Amino acid sequence: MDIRLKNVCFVLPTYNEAANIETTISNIHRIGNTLNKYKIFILVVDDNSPDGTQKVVKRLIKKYKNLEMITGHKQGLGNAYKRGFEFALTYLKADIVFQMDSDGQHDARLIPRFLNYIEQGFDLIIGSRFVQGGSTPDFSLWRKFLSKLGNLLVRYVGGVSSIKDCTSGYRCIKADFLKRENIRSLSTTGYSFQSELLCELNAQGAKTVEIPIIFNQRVSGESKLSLKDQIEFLLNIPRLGFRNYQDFIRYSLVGCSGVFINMGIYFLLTRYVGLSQYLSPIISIECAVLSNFFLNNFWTFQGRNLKESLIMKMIKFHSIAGLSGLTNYVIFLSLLVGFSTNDLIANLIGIAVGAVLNYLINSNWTWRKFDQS
Ligand SMILES: Nc1nc2c(ncn2[C@@H]2O[C@H](COP(=O)(O)OP(=O)(O)OP(=O)(O)O)[C@@H](O)[C@H]2O)c(=O)[nH]1
Ligand SMILES: [Mg+2]
Repeated sequence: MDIRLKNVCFVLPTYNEAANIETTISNIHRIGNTLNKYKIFILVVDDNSPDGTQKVVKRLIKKYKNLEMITGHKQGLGNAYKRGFEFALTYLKADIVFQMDSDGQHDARLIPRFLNYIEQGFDLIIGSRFVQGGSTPDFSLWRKFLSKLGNLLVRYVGGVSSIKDCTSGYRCIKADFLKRENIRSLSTTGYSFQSELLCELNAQGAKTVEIPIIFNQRVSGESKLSLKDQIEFLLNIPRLGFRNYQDFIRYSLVGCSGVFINMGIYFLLTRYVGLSQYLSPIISIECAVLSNFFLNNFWTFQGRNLKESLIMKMIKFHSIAGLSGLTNYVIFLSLLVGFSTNDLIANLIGIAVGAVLNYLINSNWTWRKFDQS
């Protein structure tokens, strides 16, 4: 039986949080004392704050044995988190890592709830402002709008549509995920690190749940969200989408290979084997569907939805192929008959809609990335 206490590390990035950091640390410490299955560490990552944050933390280090601090030049929130994660994994041997703001906006009383979900087998727990029960009571209308818009973009372009709060800074992550190369090499440096990290964790199959949080105003001091951060956030959106875009390119290449296989087998069967023109397409189509299936399973979407059997995925793939074929045909007929569209153009539009539908259903169902709770 594993009786070792699990190491939980709270990574607290600070930039000019001298007035808030003491309360934040003591709140975590107070709750930490009530958790007997865990060994709690608190790690402050300060970017040489000019307001004397480090002085406050140095004083607290004498009081709290589990408090550490690393420092560096200001290189943005993302960079601070990357350095913090690295330290937590390497020196504190963290099993579980919390991301939390240092300005009192994240309620430490929720920590046991986060850990409860870890015990239930979740890999990523997000403190969410946008699920039922969550809120941002003090946000101005403009900030609400920006926050919602940012989330909408990340959700739908980044392929994490089932997650409501993609930019939250209050999260609990199973450390195994942070050890993976893809996570360690994330390239965003500012606030957009949060959304990039989320998309990558999702791509890595992290089992995720959101719990509601009330995100009040920071206790003291000013927001560090700069215009540069906002620009980086926007520029990062297409990059988040590109991850899926690469899947789509692979999927399209596989689709093209299927055309060649279909044609080649049809040619062989009719010209060399002597099968009829009516029977041959049935065999050649099935060969192409099977070849597409295996290429997608082992190349396009490799590593996804491993829990489901190959046979089950194959059945899904076939039924979706049927649905897309039907969609193609219905669109073709509607355009041809209803709008007198040229037959080749009508078919091309039908093929395009069918292909996108086929991709979307397969990538979100047959080879879905992870199961939402
Ligand atoms: N080390 C480090 N910490 C940062 C940096 N930028 C922001 N932070 C910290 O990251 C956390 C989140 O930043 P905030 O300014 O609170 O962002 P916010 O919560 O969206 O904005 P407010 O609602 O106004 O607080 C805070 O603890 C900041 O001190 C940075 O460049 N380096
Ligand atoms: Mg804040």
